[in-house]
Amino acid sequence: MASDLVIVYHRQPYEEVEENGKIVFKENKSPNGIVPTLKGFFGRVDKGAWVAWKLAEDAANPDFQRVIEIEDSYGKYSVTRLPLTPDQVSSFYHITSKEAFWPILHSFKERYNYDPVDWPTFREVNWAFAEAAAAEAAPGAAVWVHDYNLWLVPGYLRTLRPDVKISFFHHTPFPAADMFNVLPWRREIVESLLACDVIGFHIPRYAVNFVHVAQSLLEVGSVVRKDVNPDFIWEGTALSDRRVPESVLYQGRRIRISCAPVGIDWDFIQDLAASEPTREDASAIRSELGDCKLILSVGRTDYTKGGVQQLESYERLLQTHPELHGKVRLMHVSVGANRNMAAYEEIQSEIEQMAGRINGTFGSFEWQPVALISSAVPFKDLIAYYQTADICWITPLADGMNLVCKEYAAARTDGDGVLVLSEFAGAAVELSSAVITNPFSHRSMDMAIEQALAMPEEERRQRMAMMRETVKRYGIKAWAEDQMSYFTDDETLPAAQ
Ligand code: GDG
Repeated sequence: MASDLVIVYHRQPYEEVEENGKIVFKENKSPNGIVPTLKGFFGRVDKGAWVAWKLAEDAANPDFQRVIEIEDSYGKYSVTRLPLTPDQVSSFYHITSKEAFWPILHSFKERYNYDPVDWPTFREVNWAFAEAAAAEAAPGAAVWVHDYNLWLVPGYLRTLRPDVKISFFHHTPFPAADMFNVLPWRREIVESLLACDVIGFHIPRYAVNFVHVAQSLLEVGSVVRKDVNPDFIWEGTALSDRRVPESVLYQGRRIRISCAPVGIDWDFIQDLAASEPTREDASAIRSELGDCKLILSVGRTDYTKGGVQQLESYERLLQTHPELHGKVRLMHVSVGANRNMAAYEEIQSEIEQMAGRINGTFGSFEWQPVALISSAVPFKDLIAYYQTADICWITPLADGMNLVCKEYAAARTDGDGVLVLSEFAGAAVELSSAVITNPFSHRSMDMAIEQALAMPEEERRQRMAMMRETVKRYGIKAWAEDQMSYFTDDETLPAAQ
């Protein structure tokens, strides 16, 4: 049976594990919040399909199960697993996507590595994804492609299946033209994206940048703009914009540009936060802390997440505030999702060195200033830590959105707690009542953490109430409704003025 909704996402939507000699499919344990959300869309269609890759030593092995059928709490869907060899994975994912695209998307030109990129392999893998999606899609189906490692899929898919609706969502930032155009394949990428019906971003700034890039490279015209939703305007912050493109015209086709911040599953976090085991865990953590304040930092180990800069600020805090010794603890959860890559090993080792230095310099037998956690904490435990942390310290140098800060606000059912947030996380345009900081400035970083530590309860509660309202309003349901409306809404697009 063909599918009404095909989700094209590079990872499989479960973990495949062997139990008693049998293969079973389990919910993902690795730290990535988006997979369950995407699977949630399958509940809305008769039949869904997911296309991902799976490592295969021998792609021609007849025992390789390419398509599997799943029926679980999310609905009925098939999963096509494209067999990729270790060399293809290394070239398509680790090299082209992570060493060339990722640094440019996050504006780290100096980390961009062009030399090892094998562009024909990137094309070949993207073509395989497009072919698999084309084979699964029912006539007029919606195909939803995710993230930069599948940039060429829309263009190939449009050739194979002119009838389908194609939507593409970027989870990362989209940089300005001066940065994006460093990529030598820029024109091919943008042409592919313009084969979509809808191109989605988290926040207006990324959409503005995309349209500017497209206009710098191709005859893209007749841009329709609209005012930004006032909830996403915050005067003076780095990523805020007042006008946003809504659609563009390219080769006679009008393409929608959508801006919708990915949110979190509010109800799920409320339930988890209210559950007896979480409350017990939170209370145990609180009594273990005694009169120490807990600062919590959570993120993947990645140079974009600013872990090193944050630890440097913590070191300065302990140098300049001896009265905080024994009174504050930092729990730094930094989980490596991209193993065997030099850039990530390097950052992990820098973080370990910094944490060791801080503990060695300031710590004692009774008090360890930093607890560095490098393996994934179960999500329910994370909620208990969110509930106990006096401060959640999220200071990426660049981040498409950042869901951790939203999870923190959602978990604070008690209405207390302070969020310190980088102005270079997409979430900063929504969460203006956080203590906003600039991670490129020592002074700004240091002042923000001092302000958070000293904040009176009344102010903490006022700010938290505003954040919780926003996080609830723009939760994952709002994002899902917004994205779904593009698949079902055939209404004529507005003309350019
Ligand atoms: C990309 C973009 C964008 C983290 N450590 C643990 C753990 N996590 C979970 C968090 C959260 C998720 O991982 C991280 O989400 P982020 O949004 O912060 O970051 P990325 O992984 O970089 O995601 C990002 C996102 O896509 C969505 O569009 O916001 O900007 O880079 O859910 O809770 N979860 C558990 N243990 C951990 O130790 N269980």
